[in-house]
Amino acid sequence: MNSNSFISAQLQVVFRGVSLLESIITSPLDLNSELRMLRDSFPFTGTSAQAKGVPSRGLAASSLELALEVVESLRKSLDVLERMCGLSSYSLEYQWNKRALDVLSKTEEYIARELRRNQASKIEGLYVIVDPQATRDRSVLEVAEAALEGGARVIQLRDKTQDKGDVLRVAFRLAALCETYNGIFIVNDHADLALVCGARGLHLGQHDLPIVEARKVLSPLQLIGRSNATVEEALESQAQGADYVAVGSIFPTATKENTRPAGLKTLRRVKELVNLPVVAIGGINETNVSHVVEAGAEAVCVVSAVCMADNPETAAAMIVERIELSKAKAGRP
Ligand code: TZP
Ligand code: MG
Repeated sequence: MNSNSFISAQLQVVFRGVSLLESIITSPLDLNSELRMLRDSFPFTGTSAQAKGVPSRGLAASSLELALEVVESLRKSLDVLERMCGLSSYSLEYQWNKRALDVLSKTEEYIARELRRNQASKIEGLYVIVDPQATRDRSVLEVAEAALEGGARVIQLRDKTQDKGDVLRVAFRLAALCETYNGIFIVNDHADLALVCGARGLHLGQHDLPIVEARKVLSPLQLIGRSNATVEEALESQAQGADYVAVGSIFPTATKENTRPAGLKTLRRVKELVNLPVVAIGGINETNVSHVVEAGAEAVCVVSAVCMADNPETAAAMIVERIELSKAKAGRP
C-alpha cells in the first residue's frame, strides 16, 4: 500500500467512524448535532468515503461499548492523518481535526458515564468487605467465596496493613473469583491496584484521592464509590462524579475506629436527595438489616456480620434472605 492509499484508508476510517458514532449517540441532542456537524463539514478530499453513505440509525444501547472503541480508533487515525498530511494549522482540515478531537472527548465522557451508570445499578443486595484483619484468620478468598455462595453481589477488598504487591496478588484472585459468580469486585483506597487487577471499581473515603484524580488513573468504565457520614458529604460525592455513595455508620460498629454516626435519618435524607445507588454501612446484621432496606438503601455493606461469623456462607444467605423479604414488603424490585 503506498502512502496515498494509506491516507485514503484513514480518511475512510474517520468518515465512517464519525458517521457510526452519530448513529449510536442519538442523545443527548447537542452531542448528536456536534457529530452530525463533523460529518457534514468533513473537509478532506481524495476519498470516496462520503459516497458510501452512513450506517442505519438507532443501534441498541449495548453498542455504546462499540462506540467507545470507535472513539479510540478515530483518535489514532486523526493522529496519523495530521502527521502524514503535514496539515498547516490554518487549513480547514487541521481545524476540523482539532474540533473532531474535542467532540470525541465529549463523546467518550458521555459513553463512559452511561456505561458506568448501567454497571452501578448492579450495586445492590449484599455487599461484603473482606479485610484480612477481620476474618478470624481465614483467608479473604475463602471468606469471599463463602459470601458469594451465600448470595453476596459485591465484594470489596480492604487491606490497610500489607504491602501493595501482596495485596495485588490477592486482588487478582478475588477479581477472578467474583467474575465466576458474576459479582462485582471493588478495591478499597488504591486506584493503581484497582486498575492493574481489572476490578470493576474503586472505593474511596473522604480523605482518599479526590474522585477527579482517581479517574485519571482508572479506566473510563471503572466505578468509583465514596464513603459519607452526612447528607452534605453525599451530595458533594455526587457532584464530584461518584458512581455510588456509601452512607455510614448507620449503627455503632466495633470493626472500624473513629467512625462518625450517620444513622437511618441521614440514610433516608440521602436517598431523597442523591440520585445514585446508595450503600448503607456500619453495624448492620441480620437483626437490623430490615430497617436499612426500609430506609431505601439499594445495597447493604457488612464486614463482621459475614466475615467474623462461624459460617460466613449461611450468615450471608440469612442477610440476603432478610434483604429480599424487606424489599418485597416495601414493594421494591
Ligand atoms: N466504614 C464505615 S463503618 C465500617 C466501615 C469500613 C465498618 C463496618 O463494619 P461492620 O462490622 O459491618 O460494622
Ligand atoms: Mg479509604
